[in-house]
Amino acid sequence: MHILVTGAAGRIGGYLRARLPRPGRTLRLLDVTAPDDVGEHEEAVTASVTDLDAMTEACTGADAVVHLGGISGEAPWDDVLTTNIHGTYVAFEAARRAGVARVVFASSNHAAGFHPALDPVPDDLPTRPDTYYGVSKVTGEALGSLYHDRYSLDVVCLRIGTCSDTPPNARGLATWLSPDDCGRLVEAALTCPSPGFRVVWGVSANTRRVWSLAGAHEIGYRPQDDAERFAADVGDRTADTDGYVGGEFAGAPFDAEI
Ligand code: 15L
Repeated sequence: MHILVTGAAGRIGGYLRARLPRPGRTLRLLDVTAPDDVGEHEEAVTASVTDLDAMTEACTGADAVVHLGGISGEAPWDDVLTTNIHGTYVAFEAARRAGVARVVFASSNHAAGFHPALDPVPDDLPTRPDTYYGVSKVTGEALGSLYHDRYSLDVVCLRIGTCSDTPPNARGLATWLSPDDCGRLVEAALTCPSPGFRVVWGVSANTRRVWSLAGAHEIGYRPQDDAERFAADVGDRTADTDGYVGGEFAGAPFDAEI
């Protein structure tokens, strides 16, 4: 089995390289920079997610695509448009052209970040982006829906929370997705039978979690980690934007030029 991972040089790409290997599985790592080390069950492709020919070639022979590639936070509109919105169209279109059956799309909580973080936040929370970045994730989910309905691709969109080694702040005690749980979630999205089109939250089993895990549970995700063990390190600091799903992303513009 071959899995194409776009954005493989990024943080989540690194987490997955350490956690997705299985006997008989090859990870095809695509990014704009070549990795220093390529493991025995890895292949490297140096290309941009915006290059349809290169992406179609990279998809050829793959059984699934994990599309992580793109800008991972707020950025000027033109950059978001090119790398995230066009790049995600290219990922779906390349998968279709190459006959790849399944795409796992790294969406984000910021696709719905301007909703109040009420308890509980359901799986079917409508989109409500908090940034241009969030708009790109809404667009990616919409493309996934289209490619499922029109071309029968299986598409699992993961509205990922705060995926980092440890929760960086008080909000992260609710929104953290541990590296190991990230591996478990992507593994479930890759291997669950016939998911159709789905959008699920990507979060660990955090004591302070308010986002539903029912949808992710349906595809077989069983989180093992809880951010609560970091509570003493993080402290009780909360920001006034912590009342939004997207936290600080729902606050003032990050940069006057954006
Ligand atoms: C995201 O989507 C970002 O990629 C990441 O950098 C974090 O900001 C995360 O969301 C979050 O909401 O904590």
